[in-house]
Amino acid sequence: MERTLISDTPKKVGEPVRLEGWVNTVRDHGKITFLDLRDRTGIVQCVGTALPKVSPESVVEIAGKVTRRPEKLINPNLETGKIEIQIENLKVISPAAELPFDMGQEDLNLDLPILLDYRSLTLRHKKQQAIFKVQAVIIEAFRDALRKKDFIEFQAPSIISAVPEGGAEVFKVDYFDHDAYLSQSPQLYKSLLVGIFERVFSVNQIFRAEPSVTTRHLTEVTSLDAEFGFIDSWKDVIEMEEYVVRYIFSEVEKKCAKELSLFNATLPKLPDQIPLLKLKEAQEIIYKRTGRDVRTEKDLAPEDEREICKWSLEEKGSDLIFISHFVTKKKPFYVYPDPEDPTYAFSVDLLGRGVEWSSGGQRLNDYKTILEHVKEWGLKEKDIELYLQSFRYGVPPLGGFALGAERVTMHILGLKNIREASIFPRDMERIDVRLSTLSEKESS
Ligand code: AMO
Repeated sequence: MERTLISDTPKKVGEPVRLEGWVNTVRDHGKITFLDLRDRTGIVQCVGTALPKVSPESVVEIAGKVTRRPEKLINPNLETGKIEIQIENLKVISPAAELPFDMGQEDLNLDLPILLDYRSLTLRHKKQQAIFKVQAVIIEAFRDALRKKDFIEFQAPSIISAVPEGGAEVFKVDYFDHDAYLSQSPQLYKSLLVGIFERVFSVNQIFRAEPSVTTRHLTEVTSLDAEFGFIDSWKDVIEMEEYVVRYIFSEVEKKCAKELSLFNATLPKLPDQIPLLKLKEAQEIIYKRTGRDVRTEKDLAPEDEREICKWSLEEKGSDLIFISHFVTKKKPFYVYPDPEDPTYAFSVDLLGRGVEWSSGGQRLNDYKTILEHVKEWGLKEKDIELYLQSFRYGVPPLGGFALGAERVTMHILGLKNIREASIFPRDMERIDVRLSTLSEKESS
């Protein structure tokens, strides 16, 4: 008999079915056993007598009949809550060892290190799965939005020869006899490709050797990068980004109602237009609101980001806000200084619910100015030869942005730690499992 998916069982009352899946929970009431079976489409209650012993999370095959539940036993919280499966035969396909914790609860209630150390198991929980279903929708919506505007997807390399974003947050790779790095950003490649396709995007892993442990930093990030040419100004970049972000929200709203409700999450509030402030204006507001004088600072500290987001929600009814005109010398070499005051650049961050979601802006496209910046920023021309080559032969005025998929997911769902929004998070203390537990194992 063909396999029936759990979501199809309510349509098959009175019919025999063959189901396959995982044992979500087992409740043994002496002779009669209740077993919740889970597959990729949902959960259904199965009932049987004299069943073989079966442990939670085992993979099983159940042959049985779909029956209507008596009125008072209907479970309104379950999509299959009006029916159940009368088990005729249960076969264990792959037994599960004893679980280290109870997986059958609505919430896992585990400390984060445990949740992550047992990732292959904890991801089986429906709330954990929901996070990555939402993330998949976010990423696909990003792609879809840009395809609709004629962007083409490219595959960004992970091994690179120069550090486009500057700074020490880079992993050096032992690359035969040469220096190489794990990509911090596909920045130089996406800009270069504007000289070829006009409009490009990529969904790729980027690597940051973040030396500290925070709730918003990972060492490996899924970056949603877009770049396009023939812009009239940096405002075109903001407009494109706002379109993409709104598109993402509307797809999540359409496709993830169930997942959002598991987290009691509501999509970020947006007015007709996402507010935009220059860094200086934001600092002035923060000073007025808190008395903290950050007006001479070169960037926004985490508490400033939180404060300006609070302002944005209170004063503009927006969970998101664009901040532009960051200090040129604090930004990478490719930023476009504002001709009216070159101390500040046409660079834009998008902040959401208290945290930076993206960076972007207009880029330099004049070859001579790029060379000047390369020198000033202390880069070696030979390390970015391919990028320079592209601009030597003409690239239109361009700009773009990159959203961190984990940050977007985290703040849409209201997760407390970015690690929860990364399916296999990496940080300075973890690759798969905690590195400290590995060295304990080695020495024992
Ligand atoms: P930036 O370095 O700001 O910009 O990175 C873009 C976005 O990527 C995410 N992100 C991170 N998320 C978690 N942990 C990290 N360690 C981390 N680092 C970055 C954030 C951030 O806003 N080339 C530019 C983008 C551009 O101008 O197009 C860049 O890399 O959400």
